[in-house]
Amino acid sequence: MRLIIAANRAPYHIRKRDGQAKVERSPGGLVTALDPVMKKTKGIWVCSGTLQFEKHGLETPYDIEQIKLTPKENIHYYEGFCNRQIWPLFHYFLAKYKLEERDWEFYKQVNQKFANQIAEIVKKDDKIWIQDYHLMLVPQMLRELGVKNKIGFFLHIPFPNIENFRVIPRRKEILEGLMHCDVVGFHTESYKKHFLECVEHYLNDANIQDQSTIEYKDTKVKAISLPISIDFNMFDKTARSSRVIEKAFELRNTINTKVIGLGVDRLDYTKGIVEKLEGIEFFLDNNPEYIGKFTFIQIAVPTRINILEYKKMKKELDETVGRINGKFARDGWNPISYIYNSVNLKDLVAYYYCSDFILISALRDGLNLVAKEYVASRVNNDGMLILSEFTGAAEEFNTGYSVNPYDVRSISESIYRAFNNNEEEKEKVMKKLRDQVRENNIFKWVDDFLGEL
Ligand code: ADQ
Repeated sequence: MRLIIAANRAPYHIRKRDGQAKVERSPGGLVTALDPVMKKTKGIWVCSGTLQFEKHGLETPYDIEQIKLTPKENIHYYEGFCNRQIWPLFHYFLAKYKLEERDWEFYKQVNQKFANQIAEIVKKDDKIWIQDYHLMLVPQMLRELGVKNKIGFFLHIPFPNIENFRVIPRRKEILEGLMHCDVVGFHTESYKKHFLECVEHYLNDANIQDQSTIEYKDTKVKAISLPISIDFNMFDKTARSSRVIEKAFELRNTINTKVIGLGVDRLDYTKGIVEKLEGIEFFLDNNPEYIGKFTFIQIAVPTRINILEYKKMKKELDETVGRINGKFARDGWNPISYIYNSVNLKDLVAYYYCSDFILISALRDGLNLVAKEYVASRVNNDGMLILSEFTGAAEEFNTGYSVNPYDVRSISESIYRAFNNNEEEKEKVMKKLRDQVRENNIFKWVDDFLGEL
């Protein structure tokens, strides 16, 4: 069996260092997870992009077929339909949803390009696995091109309830696009349930059996819930390396407060970063005895920087950090240490390792891999995962420390508990979480999905 993956982003990129170009694996769980099976089966990864591996004399471990997008496709397919329509709507941000009719034509056009490319390269025993909301029409388009292979699809973001889904004028076309898969996967039972409810409501000919299998016209689709995970051993091993431990101690010495809290997020309005900082402000306002004893490190990686909504968010975040630090700063101490950058794996794990708790305050999140990375990095079974109720991960974990990020009081109480909870209790919770992530790791996720397919 050979695997064909279709995803918006490439699994490898070119990195220039000291004037020399090198192939480097792109960060993220999905690529890490699929890498072994792609290498083993000599798979093909179809994605958008124009990276010139050959021109630089570089080889990738398996074939990457890139689809070149025109500037208009970038604007209307990627920035428009994907990130100004689907992304806000599927994350329940109705007010940020911007319907631009032209976007849909470009979404169809780019999905068709992907389908044509796959149809051209596919061989009889290949399995096709399509990733995420950028490519929801590809399954149907492949069938129309006569492709008979097994097709799987995984949605990495939430699938919204019917009240939100109904807002998209093209809701029926999207569902129909997915009806041509053999397996459609979601992170949680709730997302799967929402999907089945929408199918039942909008597709008259659909017949749902056992709350999982959909018969639609002459197709049969199985919907499954299977939360994605991380390479547990890689994070665990990295956290045990002397370089990381040294760096973590160095960080603690430099910061020099009793407690360190951490936030690690892509800079996205769905992640609730401003809400988190306002919760910290409320905590310090109401617990002044902790002023000077606590530092919160917020690491935010820039994304989608060409989209206005993201530019506005960056400005709001900068202002919030400045305002809160200005309010509480004293004797060289600031409550918030803000890093607006991508950090490498070892540094990231050192931050995970050195902090007493992580605060994940997403207002809505498909799953949230940071939660699992933090857990895998806590090799001494210490630390605390404070997790928003609105993440997919919250459906999987019982951390005992859940938080409602819309409520400053809830955030503040969770920080208070990080200072005051019993160490034994924390250890018990972390140990259980670590066992869970160790067992349900990313390699099992890939095996389970391909097993279903
Ligand atoms: P994301 O929205 O990107 O993923 P998440 O799952 O948290 O969210 O993954 C973020 C990744 O970026 C993590 O691997 C994290 O380590 C990394 N990262 C964040 N900040 C970083 C920084 N400053 N420097 C370096 N790395 C950083 C989407 C969905 C999620 C879903 C995943 C996987 O939105 O809900 O969990 O896909 O399906």
